[in-house]
Amino acid sequence: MRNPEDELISIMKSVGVDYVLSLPCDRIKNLLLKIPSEFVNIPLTREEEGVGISAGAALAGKRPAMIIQNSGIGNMLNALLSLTSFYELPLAIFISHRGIYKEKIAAQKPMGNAVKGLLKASGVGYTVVDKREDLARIKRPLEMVYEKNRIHAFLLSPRVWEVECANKWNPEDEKRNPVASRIRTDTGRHILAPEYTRYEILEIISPYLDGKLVVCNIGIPSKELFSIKHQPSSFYMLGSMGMATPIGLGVALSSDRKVVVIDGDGSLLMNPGTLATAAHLAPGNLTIIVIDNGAYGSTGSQPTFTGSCVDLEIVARGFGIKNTVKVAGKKQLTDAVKRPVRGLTFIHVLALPGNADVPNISLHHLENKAEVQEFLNPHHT
Ligand SMILES: Cc1ncc(C[n+]2csc(CCOP(=O)(O)OP(=O)(O)O)c2C)c(N)n1
Repeated sequence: MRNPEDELISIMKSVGVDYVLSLPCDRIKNLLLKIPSEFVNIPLTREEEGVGISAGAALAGKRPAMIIQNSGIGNMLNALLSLTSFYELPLAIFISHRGIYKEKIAAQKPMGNAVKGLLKASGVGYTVVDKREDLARIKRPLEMVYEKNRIHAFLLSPRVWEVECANKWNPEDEKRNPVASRIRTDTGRHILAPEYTRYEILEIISPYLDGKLVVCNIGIPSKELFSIKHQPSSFYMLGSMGMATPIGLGVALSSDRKVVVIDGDGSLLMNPGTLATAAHLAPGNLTIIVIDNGAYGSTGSQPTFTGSCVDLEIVARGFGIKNTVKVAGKKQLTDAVKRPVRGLTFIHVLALPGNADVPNISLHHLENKAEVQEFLNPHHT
């Protein structure tokens, strides 16, 4: 029996899908590994841009499909309705449907439970693919997307990939992702190469986080920080990819506390405009540390564009943040985080890909909120 990933790909090919726009989810990392050799694959920085690229491709006669997590639907609804639907353009959306089956991350549940209602309210038809056998039902609605210029979503339960013949994920598979050169020049002056993984970087900086309000990026970064050192002033993101820097900005503007954001390259690229807002408002108590491993590390280390073309330090400077530094080694890193905070600061840390094997965060998210509120506003919560 063929594995479900190959079965889905062969149905897509039989219907003539030629462009696949993707943003990863952990549950479909095996599927995503196979996509570049089968289709024109456009990796995205944000799901919404996939709607625009798909619209352009459809105008030029292509048959686009997106492969995303259901959380991405929240990022793309406006474009989906006012562009794809309004102009009657075709788009198939394959959705890794989280929050509904053996879900360990509670923050996946709100969007997971809402997604059918959101699609319904938007007039977007969908097919529920609850188990592997249901894949046989997707061909006709997929054909109709391109015959009738429709949007149609396919809600793929994690259970689909659970069958015996499915590819099993092996951490070694991450190495099959094409990681581009990780050697960087700091605006032509120094050659820098990453030396440490995210976990090692968090270990190095954790002594310097004491007494500061820390906002930590979604996914494995938060789990790693929690397992290295929990302090009641650390806010761990469990959902809302792209919001680490905005949350930190909001706290910094509203409090005298020193605020440190620990962001990721994939997350910052999803919402880079926040650097403009930060630069414009320039709260002097905010430090943004971006751990740039060139990958969506939490979902299988699919490459981001910092491995190929984007220099996030130059991006931050371009947006108007004056105090920026790029670091890779231990001394540079500790010097950067030890330095007394003098104005909005952006620390770009080059990192090796890879995740530590750490458990989920045992602290309830509302307890985490209460601790952080107590730290920011003692005795007022
Ligand atoms: C809107 C949205 N799309 C996709 C995801 C799935 N997702 C969770 S974490 C993550 C990767 C984050 O990458 P990065 O910020 O570079 O951090 P890293 O894990 O590499 O440290 C992705 C794609 C999500 N949570 N939300």
